[in-house]
Amino acid sequence: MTDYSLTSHIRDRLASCDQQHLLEFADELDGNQLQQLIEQIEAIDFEQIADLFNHFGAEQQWSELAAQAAPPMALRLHDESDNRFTRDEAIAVGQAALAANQVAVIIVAGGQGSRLGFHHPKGMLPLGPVSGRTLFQIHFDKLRALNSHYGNTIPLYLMTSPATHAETESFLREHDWFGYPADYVQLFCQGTMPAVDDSTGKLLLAGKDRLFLGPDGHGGMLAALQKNGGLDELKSRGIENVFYCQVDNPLCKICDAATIGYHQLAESELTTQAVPKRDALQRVGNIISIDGQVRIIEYSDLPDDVARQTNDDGSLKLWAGNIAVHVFNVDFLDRMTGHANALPFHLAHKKVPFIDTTGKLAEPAQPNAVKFERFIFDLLPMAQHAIVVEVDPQEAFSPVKNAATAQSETAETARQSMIAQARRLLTSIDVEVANDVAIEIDPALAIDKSRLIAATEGLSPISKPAFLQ
Ligand code: UD2
Repeated sequence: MTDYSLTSHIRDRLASCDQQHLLEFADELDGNQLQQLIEQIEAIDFEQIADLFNHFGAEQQWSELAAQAAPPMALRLHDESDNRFTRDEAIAVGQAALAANQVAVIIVAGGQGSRLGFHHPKGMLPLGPVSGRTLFQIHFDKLRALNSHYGNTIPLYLMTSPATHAETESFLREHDWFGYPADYVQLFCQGTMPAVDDSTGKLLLAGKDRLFLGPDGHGGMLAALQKNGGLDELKSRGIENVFYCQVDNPLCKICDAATIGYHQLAESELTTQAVPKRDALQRVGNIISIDGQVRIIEYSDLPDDVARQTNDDGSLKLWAGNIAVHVFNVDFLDRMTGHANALPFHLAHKKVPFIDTTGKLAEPAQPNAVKFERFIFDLLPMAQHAIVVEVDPQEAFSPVKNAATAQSETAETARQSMIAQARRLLTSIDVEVANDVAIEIDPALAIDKSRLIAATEGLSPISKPAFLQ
């Protein structure tokens, strides 16, 4: 029996914010369906959505902000003359923190990977150039290599979204967490936000009985980590810093000791890795400094003319590209949970399928909706002593973003980057590899050169595809 009194309460509430269309098909729903819809509606802050929508299209203050943008102070990779700390110092401090089990890892994997055209959570994408290991396994294997190298177990917090959670969990369980101690892997699900019609601001229905709800951006990590008890657990485990990266980047040097060390030496609350941008319009965030404060302006928000500014030698003025690899101080994250709503929502104009007034699913060919996402890097302005650490893109960044037909950031470009990295490592120990041969190296070997040398005795030149374990 449907509780119609509740529905009339909801009807009044919806009418007051001109969203009554959401109950258009209520009479066709059974009790459970209606209850699900009502619960979703009750969780929506309609005033917040209306306020956000009213700012849609208003010229963001990005151009004002961008006009003040200066390149960030950074711990540079090839010219350390201005660096406050030597790389060796940083590595030693980072290794000590890892050996003392003071570092945990967060991998964000809640995105829906719509550009990739892979209809599963992106971490399930087979990618290993020879092994076919999935992105998830590549990350887990790196973590297990770190554990055996430092003699302890790094706690892993893997963020999912409602779109990826169930499939991710069952996939990882089926693979027994790729040999990782299950009680050191914590899956946590981020929050969601509705989408609204780009001309009316009306919420979109994904079905007659449910709203469209999409992940609320990786900035949702903060509230989700707190909500699921992850922050308390980090503190109870004596974790001081969290190494954060994205599931889509197989080259990420998880728990890079230098980055962690610089972070601790600078007493930074939020450290960000940077790569020199390939070109002015590369699709990465721009790490900048405004009045000495580190910030990131997303590629889609930085005016082209500002992105194209160059120094006298022709190099890009705003050279630092964000590869979404950060180190967060746990106490800082804890302090920021009181401001979890301080992270602004970014509005994106996207194509979102929706149930039209006739009850049919409409698949728009053009962007029709406004989505709302929070970005974790918006914590930067609130972080004390935030620093930027330059890394080599060849060794740290080759994300899988696009379908195979694209020119860049595809599974194939990521595989080629992995092969090139393996080839450089083998060349460094005088092992020759014939041209165009696919090579992959188990992270347990890559982390320990003496073991790699032993494993490659008599192998040179390697002339056929090999996965060195
Ligand atoms: C992100 C960064 C960009 C650059 C680039 C590097 C932002 C806004 N932009 O661009 O500056 O660093 O990555 O590859 O961060 N995710 C979630 N939940 C969400 C949304 C995303 O977990 O609600 C995860 C997603 O699974 C992926 C990562 O965050 O691992 C990046 O998401 P994206 O692909 O939407 O961001 P992108 O590539 O536009």
